[in-house]
Amino acid sequence: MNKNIIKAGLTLLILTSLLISSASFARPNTSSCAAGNTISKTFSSGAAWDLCWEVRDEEGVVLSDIHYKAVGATRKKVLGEVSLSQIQTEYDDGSADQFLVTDFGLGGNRLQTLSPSMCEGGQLHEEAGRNVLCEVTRANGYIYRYRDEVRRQGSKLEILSASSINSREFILRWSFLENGTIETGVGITGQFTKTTSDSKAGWTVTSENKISTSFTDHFFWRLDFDIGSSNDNDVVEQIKSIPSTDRLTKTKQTQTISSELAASFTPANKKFWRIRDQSETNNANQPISYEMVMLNYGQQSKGNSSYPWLKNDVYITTYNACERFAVNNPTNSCGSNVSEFVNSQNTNAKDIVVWYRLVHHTLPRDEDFSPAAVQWSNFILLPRDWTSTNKL
Ligand SMILES: [Ca+2]
Ligand SMILES: [Ca+2]
Ligand SMILES: [Ca+2]
Repeated sequence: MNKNIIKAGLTLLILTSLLISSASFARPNTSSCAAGNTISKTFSSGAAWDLCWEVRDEEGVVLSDIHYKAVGATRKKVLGEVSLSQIQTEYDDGSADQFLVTDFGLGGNRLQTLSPSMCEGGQLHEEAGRNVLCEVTRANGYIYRYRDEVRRQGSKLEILSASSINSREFILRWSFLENGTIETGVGITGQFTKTTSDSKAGWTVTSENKISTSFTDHFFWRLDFDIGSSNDNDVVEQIKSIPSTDRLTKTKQTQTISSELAASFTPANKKFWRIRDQSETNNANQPISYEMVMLNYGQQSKGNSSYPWLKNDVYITTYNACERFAVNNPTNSCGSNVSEFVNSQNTNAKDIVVWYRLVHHTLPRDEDFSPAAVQWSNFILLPRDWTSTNKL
């Protein structure tokens, strides 16, 4: 056979296999960070974080390739990417919902220029010639104490940005603690300008002689966990501590989530999820994992019953590159919202993405005029068995 024909055949074979592998929904594990967009912090203890940041017109600041190095341990990957993938605002008077990330966007000109006073003691980072990101290390109080002899104060790396949409402001804040904990949140502030004539759909603001419309924000976080050295072998476990009928005892129940899932937190039986590597363990042979901790459960609610994506708190999916926005996702080759991303795909030892809906209802106060005091919606990603003992 002609050598050139064999060559052409081989090339075709390689191209075909590349196409097949790119269609297997695994996110490339070798993505590179644009020059100047890496942030890394090593604490005096030796614990360290490193990550990449970028700005997108829609999501605003997006973090990726997040690694944590515990004291005396090797650096390991926690998350491939984390973004605020939609903010849906529902007004209590029934006026039309807004989808802020896709209709307006947190990036572009809506991303605010930060002055040094918003980043005291820290470092500002530029995007397109403007300072838009603050990186700062702060004291974070006690990591632990046991009597007066055993005590330790810790630090955290904090990353902040602010976006303005329709006179409201959204502060995105990520805190990376020395002990491996990640605290993520969005703070709402700025001006509340919407008014209503229905006193039951808002709060009378004396100083402005108006009724300020109350509203609910649904924040959808997209958490592409990539635990350890391989991103396509992660396992999701649902763990409950179920009280007995008389509530004298609690029984732990662990279930591996084998296919895509839409579910809600249930504080009464302490249901939560952890994402672990299939094979990597700490020095005590326990799988390394991160668990999700909700902080604002008192604000959680389902929202408009005609919207299936507002029915659950957590959606667990396998990675699909076209699944970017939790709601109003482009539909050329993809579902339009997170409830459609959950379509029975296998999630056992896969590239996992968790979609997390966090809700905040605002009933304005006189003190919010004006501007409105920041109200935070936060959650925590907590290492579980990342190290075999407390290394701090
Ligand atoms: Ca993994
Ligand atoms: Ca799916
Ligand atoms: Ca993943």
